[in-house]
Amino acid sequence: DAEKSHYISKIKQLLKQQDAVLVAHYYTDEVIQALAEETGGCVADSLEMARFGNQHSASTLVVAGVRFMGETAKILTPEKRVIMPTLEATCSLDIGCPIDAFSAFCDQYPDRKVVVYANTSAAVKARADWVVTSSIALEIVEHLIDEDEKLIWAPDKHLGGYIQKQTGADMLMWDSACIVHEEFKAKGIVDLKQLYPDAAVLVHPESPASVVEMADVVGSTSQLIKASQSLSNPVFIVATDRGIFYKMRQLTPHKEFIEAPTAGSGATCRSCAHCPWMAMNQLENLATALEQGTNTIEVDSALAEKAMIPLRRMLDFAA
Ligand code: CIZ
Ligand code: SF4
Repeated sequence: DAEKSHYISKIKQLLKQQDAVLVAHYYTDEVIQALAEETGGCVADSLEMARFGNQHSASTLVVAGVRFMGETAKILTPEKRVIMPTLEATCSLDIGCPIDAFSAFCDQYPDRKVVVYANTSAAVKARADWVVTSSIALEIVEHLIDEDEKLIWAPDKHLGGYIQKQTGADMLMWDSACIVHEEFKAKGIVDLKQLYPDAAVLVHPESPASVVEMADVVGSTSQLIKASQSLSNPVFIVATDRGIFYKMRQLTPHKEFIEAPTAGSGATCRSCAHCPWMAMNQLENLATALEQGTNTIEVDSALAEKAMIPLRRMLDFAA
């Protein structure tokens, strides 16, 4: 509609004027993802977002996603201005892993390497030996097993449990979860599979173990998108944030993509396959942040220097 196109053309103009590039996560709304693509930015998972921002020549990065993604961009490229449509978009994993409690936990096990998921604060990353995202966690943990390391894993217990099962790693687990993925239910997937016997089940490992067990493919967002292209099934049941359907349908429009069932609807489901914090990224607040130069991400420089070490370690490992 008219309001939407007004904001879109305004944002396009502001991005150019300000030497800015838009970096969006797969879980943001379609209109934001489409705009990032149209303007030469990128749509990606958190690992690729970090890489893209790190390598791009623009002096301003506009990060559409949740807070830790903006912080990661700022830590990796402190010389750039990093802005976000909103500074209120957090993540249940970040909330579930406060630095003081986490640091005290780590202090009890000085012989263990500390591995944290990217979905954490800068302070938690600064306390870690390694940062991982879901697309590279398995490889990094296997590497650490080769080095005979014992681990502390935080914060996602489902992803951690999946990795432990796959690798046999000695991991002490922090107890936190993603409010979106934790709502998926194995029973609902069993029922759907009866309706769609040709369907392949794609599951993000932040989901509970019972749901992961139903999967034909378990993987990060980018890995699930690849599977939706390479598998020949005509139908996919997908257990991750529904924002991912934009890219899946764009790449294989002739296939059918169905949202995996969650606990219920309305009152019993807090987040029903769409992250409430990702959803806070809208055209209007994106335009306002660019126009007024607000919502700038700042990370304490001493903290940023420490957090950069495990982040760079991850990017170097992935390279
Ligand atoms: O659940 C998230 O926030 C994900 C999948 C982040 C990422 O690694 O892209
Ligand atoms: Fe955090 Fe889950 Fe939202 Fe991802 S989908 S940002 S893990 S709450």
